[in-house]
Amino acid sequence: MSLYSTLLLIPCVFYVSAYESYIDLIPNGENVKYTSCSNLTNWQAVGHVTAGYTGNPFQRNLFGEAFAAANYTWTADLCNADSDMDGMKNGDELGFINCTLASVWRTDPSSVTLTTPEGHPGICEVTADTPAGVNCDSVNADIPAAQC
Ligand SMILES: [Ca+2]
Repeated sequence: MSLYSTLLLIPCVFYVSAYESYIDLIPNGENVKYTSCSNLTNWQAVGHVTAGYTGNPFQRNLFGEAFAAANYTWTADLCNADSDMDGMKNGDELGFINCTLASVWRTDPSSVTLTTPEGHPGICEVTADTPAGVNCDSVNADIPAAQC
């Protein structure tokens, strides 16, 4: 491997490592799916507009913006928020039902029982609970359709 190739690879390694560390800071971060993508396994970059490491990997989705604003910390407020405005709070989407346990989870994740994530906290998914005034197509304008 040439020096030039090595220098090109370093930012990629750093980038992947950053994703992996953020995944650990989000309950069920490794298990998030986008329910409209039947062919997608997991949305690894939970706070970003792309599922993995393609497209514009640095662009955050609405949950990513809220997570950054919370100093990359899972808090009761972030858990109770509905970042993507689809009518389901972030905690429910991530399988973290009792938001009052957010600080407990941060210090001892194994002490809090998580359920299967019900949705994606950064992608507006139309459900029976979606407020009538919310247009998910508009909310998701930055999410590339090519993800599915
Ligand atoms: Ca959602």
